[in-house]
Parts: sequence; structure tokens; C-alpha cells
Amino acid sequence: MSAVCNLEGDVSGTIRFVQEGTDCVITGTVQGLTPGNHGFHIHEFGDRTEGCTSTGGHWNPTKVDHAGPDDNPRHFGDLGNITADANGKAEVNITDKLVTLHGEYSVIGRAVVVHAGEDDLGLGGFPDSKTTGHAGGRVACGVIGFGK
Ligand SMILES: [Cu+2]
Ligand SMILES: [Zn+2]
Repeated sequence: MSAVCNLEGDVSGTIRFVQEGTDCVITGTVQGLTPGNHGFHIHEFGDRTEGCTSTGGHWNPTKVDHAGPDDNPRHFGDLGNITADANGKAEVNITDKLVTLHGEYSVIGRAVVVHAGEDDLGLGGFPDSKTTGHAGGRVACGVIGFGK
């Protein structure tokens, strides 16, 4: 079982998801970023009617606070940060147990969103740290679809 997400625009890339038992392996490349850390999440809706805004908030079916990928509880969509090098390119290589391609919590049809700033993993003390990780604007998004 696999899925794919294409990010298009000034910030672009392809993210692939492969389900291996309870692990979802998420790999890919994002380019066109500013160097440094960028919040990387799965958001609730695969809706780009109003650009990345209409993808809603973080995928959070258990209605808990925002946190980091290694925290429990956390939003199912909390994948932390990706890190762009001096050329603006980030390699994605994440293995996660809450992201799944199966069942009622499947991420297929939802969206990947990359942010302008760093996700503070809920720890920054800002008003939005516990909801969005204070990661700033949305610089790229794409809908997760079935892979071949
Ligand atoms: Cu996000
Ligand atoms: Zn979150």
C-alpha cells in the first residue's frame, strides 16, 4: 500500500508514503525552501480551493494538543520539521506509527503542508504553540493520493 503527494509552486517536491505493517515510511525531497527548519505536517483536508488555507488544521482525530513526532499524545499529523540545506533542499525520511494509509484514520485524501518557519513542537510558549507549533505561514501543500 502506498500513497504520494506532489507539492507544486515555488516550493516543490514529491513525498511518498509506504505502509509497512504498523510503520508508515515517508520519504521524499522538498526544494525551494529557505535554509533551516520548516514545520512539516499532515493537515485535515485535501482541499486546496483557497490554497493551503483550506487544508484546515493539523490532522487531529483524537483532539489533543499539538506536540512533536516523538510525543504522546500528539496530533496524528505532527511530523515535526524538515531541514533545508543552504541550497533550500530538504530530504524527508520519516518512519511514523500514527500516520497510516489504512482504516478510519487513513491520511489518504488529506494534505501535506510545509511551513515558512520552524515547528516548536508545542514547547515555544507562543499562543499558537499548542495548536500549530508556531510554524508560521504555509509555503507549500499537496493532497495525498493513492500511489501506484
Ligand atoms: Cu502545518
Ligand atoms: Zn499539530
